[in-house]
Amino acid sequence: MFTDTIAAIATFPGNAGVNIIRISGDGALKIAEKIFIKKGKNTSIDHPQEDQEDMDINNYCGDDFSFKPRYLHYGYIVDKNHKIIDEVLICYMKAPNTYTREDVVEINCHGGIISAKKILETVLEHGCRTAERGEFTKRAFLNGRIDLTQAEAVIDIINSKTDSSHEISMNHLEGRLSKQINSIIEEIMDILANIEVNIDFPEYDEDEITIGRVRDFSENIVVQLDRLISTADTGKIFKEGIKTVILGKPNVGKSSLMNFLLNENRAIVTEVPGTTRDTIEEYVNIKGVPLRIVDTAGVRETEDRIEKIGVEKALQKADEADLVIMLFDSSRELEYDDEKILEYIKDKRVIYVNNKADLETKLNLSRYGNIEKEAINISVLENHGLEDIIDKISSMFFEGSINVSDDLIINNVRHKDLLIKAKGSLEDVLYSIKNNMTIDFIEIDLKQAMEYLGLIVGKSVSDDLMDKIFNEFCIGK
Ligand SMILES: Nc1nc2c(ncn2[C@@H]2O[C@H](COP(=O)(O)OP(=O)(O)OP(=O)(O)O)[C@@H](O)[C@H]2O)c(=O)[nH]1
Ligand SMILES: [Mg+2]
Repeated sequence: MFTDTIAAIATFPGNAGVNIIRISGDGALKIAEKIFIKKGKNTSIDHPQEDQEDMDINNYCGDDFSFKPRYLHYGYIVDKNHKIIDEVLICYMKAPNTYTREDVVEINCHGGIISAKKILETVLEHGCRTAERGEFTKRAFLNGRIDLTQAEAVIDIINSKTDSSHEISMNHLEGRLSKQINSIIEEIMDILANIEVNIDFPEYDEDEITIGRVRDFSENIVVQLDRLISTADTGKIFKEGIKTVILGKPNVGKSSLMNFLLNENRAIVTEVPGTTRDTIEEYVNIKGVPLRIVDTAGVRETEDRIEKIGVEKALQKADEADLVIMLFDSSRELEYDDEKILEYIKDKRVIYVNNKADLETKLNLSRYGNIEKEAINISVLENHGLEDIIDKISSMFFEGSINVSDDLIINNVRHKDLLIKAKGSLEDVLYSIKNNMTIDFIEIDLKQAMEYLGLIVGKSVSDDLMDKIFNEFCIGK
């Protein structure tokens, strides 16, 4: 399908042990043959001990050497002047059983930025071009090895921040969503064929039977789609974490709480009010609850120009938050700044927390009856009450138990939108049936539902959509 050969560094160049340069396309093998010099005898990955023998560079196999597919060959990459660039392990994988379904060569060289960069330059000099973002996976999709949900799962796996998010995406990579969607599409096709027969051969008038079948089918699919759509909020949480902003006036212990939750001294903590100036954001998974947690500057009225910017940023983060942890200092009276913050977040989802429970209590929240009742008393200093915060978050965001390994969870906004649209079309079908509209209407809406579902798995996707999806990938994937 593709005439050109592409190459890229597939690993993140840096001080790692190994880097991998990946080549895909018709010319991959030829390029490998031109740049690789085999060292010693032909070795297989099954016999690593033998690889270590005979390290003499002059002892490479010449013309008689050929790449045995799926074997690791040990040797050197040389540039056009036959100067050695690096010592490598190289593997040739023959189409079609490869990541892209094309011939693929992977070169394992030493880590660091120089070797991989030089090898890539040499590869490019031998007649291929640099791969675009996600182009290897795009080829896997266009060559029919995976569908679009599986391609999207690849990027989600790479971007996973939590075990759960990884597990959900692995389910998609295995094609569980595609399987369900494809089976619905097949059923719709079957029903459409039935309708066609009815239109073409009205003498076999089975209208009633067909309509009854369409109704039962549509009702059933609406329930199935609803179930999938209802998982999308959970999917989003697992993918992005619950954006949790710790808010409060200065010195109440926000950064201390942040550090405790992260289990590291990430934010500076001092007894000086106004210590934190900028926001600090980190991912953390506590007892299976994925949090994207944000520490903020203490909110108070201030004339200090820098602190003012910090306060504005804190409030902006609170605006964007899924959840605010409003922190009070129970050893101090309720103050103007506390009340201003309470007013600011009155429409948000909030957990109220009274910190410094180890000190004598001076805080009086009786003016805010509900808050007083709800508030969790903690002491970060004495490690007391912190579990209650996590339990509360968990019960707020996860109703019942979710089994991310077994349940199929939607974690992609594009899928969610298309599922909602497909469901809408099937509801239109049911509306048409209820109102005795002609079968043409039913047919149109069934086709529309099928088209939406087809877009999820990547049947007839536009170039624009493909660009959008694959541009999110890194180069080399
Ligand atoms: N007694 C007591 N002191 C605490 C507790 N938690 C934090 N502190 C102390 O309170 C002070 C302020 O803590 P921080 O975590 O810097 O407070 P903050 O809310 O981030 O402060 P700003 O960044 O200035 O807004 C530090 O001296 C902490 O050691 C606690 O539970 N009990
Ligand atoms: Mg702080």
